[in-house]
Amino acid sequence: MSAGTTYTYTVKARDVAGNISAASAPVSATTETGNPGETPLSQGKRAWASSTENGGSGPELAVDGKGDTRWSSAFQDNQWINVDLGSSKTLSKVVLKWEGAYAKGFKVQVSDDPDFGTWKDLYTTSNGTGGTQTLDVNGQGRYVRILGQTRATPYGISLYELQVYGK
Ligand SMILES: [Ca+2]
Repeated sequence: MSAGTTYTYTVKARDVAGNISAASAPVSATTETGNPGETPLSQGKRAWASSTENGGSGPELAVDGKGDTRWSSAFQDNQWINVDLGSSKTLSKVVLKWEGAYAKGFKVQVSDDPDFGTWKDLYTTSNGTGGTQTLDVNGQGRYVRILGQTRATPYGISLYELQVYGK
């Protein structure tokens, strides 16, 4: 089954003599997005950032699906990472897997503007928790940005994974 998809099915019973009943009334169910094992829309997509700490911490490492590789910014506030989903999507969930250097204040934003001049805020906090943050969001767009406004540590901000879910 695919995520975010409605399936309709009926049930038929067979007795020991091999007689098959009439089909039951149709039942439908819709799978959720962002389930464990589902590949994020963002995985393997083009990512870029305002800065990179060093040659081993590029933005592509936040969307490579690997929990032991990460993007890390310069040691400054107001750093960001963008990912291009390839086409406009309806977004339902964003999962952030922060390294110890996390953002205290940040926004999750979405845009369809190829010039990146306009962004819609999907989530805003000034008191981020670090760790793994699972954020329910509701928006539409092709480009997703994590805008780190303030840092929790003197280091930059660093994400093991930035995962965007939707359909
Ligand atoms: Ca990674």
